[in-house]
Amino acid sequence: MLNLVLFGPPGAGKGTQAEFLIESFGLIHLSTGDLLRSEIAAGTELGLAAKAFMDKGELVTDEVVIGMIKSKLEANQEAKGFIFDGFPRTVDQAKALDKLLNENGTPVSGMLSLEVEKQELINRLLSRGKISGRADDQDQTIIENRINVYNEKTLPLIEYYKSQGKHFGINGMGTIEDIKLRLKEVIENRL
Ligand code: B4P
Repeated sequence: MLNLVLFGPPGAGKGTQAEFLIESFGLIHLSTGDLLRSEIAAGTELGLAAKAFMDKGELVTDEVVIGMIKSKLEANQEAKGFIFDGFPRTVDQAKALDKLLNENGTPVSGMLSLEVEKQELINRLLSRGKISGRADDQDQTIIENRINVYNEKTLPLIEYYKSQGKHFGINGMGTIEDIKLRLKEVIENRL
């Protein structure tokens, strides 16, 4: 079973590259950002609570996102593997994921960490904001807050996976095609 954690700051290309990985490796895509946005679109209580955090560029509570991932794992027990996109984002989320996967004897295969310069992240998100209408992509102050939250709460996960020998840094600058090839090389030859 191939369980990939696709990691990187906001705008690093996680959602973009996940699309290609799903097709190439037949994995189930679990994006906590997409799951939360569909809860918001459906107007659920969970969505309403999440929106207040997301619009400010803050993280939604661990309890909510871990619960969402747990039910998706339970609903897809026959999967060949998963791509975790935007999850985990805190050490507590990473520990919860390890627990859930280890219970099934199918641990994380590797963390693919997309590395992108800060100004490029801001440019990508602002340009997506013009098209998508996503509130959190339209305001530079919110984008900078997302990057600060990433540096403070999410970046420590690199050490968490390094200590398990599962961290793979990938240059996330360049064309989408170039980055696809770099990811493919790591998955096929190093995992
Ligand atoms: P996410 O939906 O995960 O959004 P993101 O970090 O902005 O990354 P995304 O995957 O969408 O963008 P990508 O880099 O592919 O999170 C949104 C919010 O949800 C969070 O702020 C938080 O509030 C909440 N949340 C989600 N998961 C959570 C969790 N686990 N715990 C707590 N809260 C959680 O792409 C960005 C843009 O760049 C796109 O327009 C793309 O076209 C472009 N792009 C990609 N690659 C490019 C390249 N190589 N060159 C040029 N442009 C590129």
